[in-house]
Amino acid sequence: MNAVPPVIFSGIQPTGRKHLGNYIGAIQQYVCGQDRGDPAIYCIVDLHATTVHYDPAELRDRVHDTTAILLAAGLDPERCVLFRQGDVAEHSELCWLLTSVTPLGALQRMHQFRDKSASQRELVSAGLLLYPVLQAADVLAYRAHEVPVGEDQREHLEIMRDIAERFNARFPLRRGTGEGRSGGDPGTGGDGLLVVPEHKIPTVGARVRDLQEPERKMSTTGGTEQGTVLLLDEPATIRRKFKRAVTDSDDPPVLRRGDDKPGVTNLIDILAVMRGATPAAIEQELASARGYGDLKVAVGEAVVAELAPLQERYRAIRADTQGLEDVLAAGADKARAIARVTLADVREAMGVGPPRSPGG
Ligand code: AQP
Repeated sequence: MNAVPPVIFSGIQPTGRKHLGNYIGAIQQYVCGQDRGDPAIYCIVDLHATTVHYDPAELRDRVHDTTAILLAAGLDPERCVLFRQGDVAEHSELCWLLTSVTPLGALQRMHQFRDKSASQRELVSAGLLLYPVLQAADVLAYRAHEVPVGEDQREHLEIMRDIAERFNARFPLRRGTGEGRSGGDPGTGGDGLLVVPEHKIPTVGARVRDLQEPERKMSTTGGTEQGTVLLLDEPATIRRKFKRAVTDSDDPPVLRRGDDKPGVTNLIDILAVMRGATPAAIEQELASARGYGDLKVAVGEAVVAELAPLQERYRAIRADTQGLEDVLAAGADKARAIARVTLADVREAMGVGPPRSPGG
């Protein structure tokens, strides 16, 4: 029996400061997903970007930066749906409708809300609190089965699943009405109106760590400058950041992974992903290394080699702003056609708006 291909969906923040954690945790998975997903849908989440302080004059540029990075990394608009969240109004409407089944307390307990609200100097917006509901709407609008993300998104995926389950329980499918095309289900989601999605977290590199403070994740806003390897960093900068990576004071150096060795584990994992090898194979290969210096050089070189072609393609793609807008507009048309069907089902189930005409 042939497995039904999953609908894949993931969203990414608009910024030109995409880092190695985003690349390994998410972008590489997106590229693999475009040949597995039917469809694979990737969204640049400009609406999410407005939930914290931001510069309106820069937002569109940052969307173009991210679009160009994704294309340079290997996304092909012919094999996936790539679009800007703000171009598809169905996300915002579904977000509002889903708030009716979202417990306020659950939103207030989210780690990201607590961390980000603590660091807001001017305004903690209601949008920051509702962020996970909009994220749920992003995914549920496409009845996606699979959501490729890094480990840091696990909590958001849980609340998304909870919202879908609550919606399905509160507004069950009415058989024989044509309502609720649950979209085919390759093993997840039950048969409610909305599909309950699964996360897809990579086995290695799910949480790439800051090179200077390896107990923390590499992050656009929360990491250190020297510990964050940007995809668009110059090769010399990348090499230097790895050379200065914090390891540990084991003497003699111990080149193995372990919870007690976050810095070394991080470097071994990154090298494994870059080489397409297992961390165990990398440990074996390093058995004769003289110390942590060899590991740092090897991983720096591997990352430079991986990113050089991406950076070259980026420069050419980013220069064509109209071309990027055209890609996003075509992607939004495809996305809207899917989301519109889900929205019609959701409105019908919730009794919102006029009744659906027969056959509509
Ligand atoms: N350190 C990481 N390791 C593995 N995966 C990661 N991701 C983020 N950091 C790591 C994954 O990247 C995807 C896209 O993330 P995003 O750009 O939408 O924003 P984010 O998750 O909020 O990334 P940052 O850099 O950590 O931003 P800030 O500093 O704003 O919190 C997601 O799938 C994420 O899991």
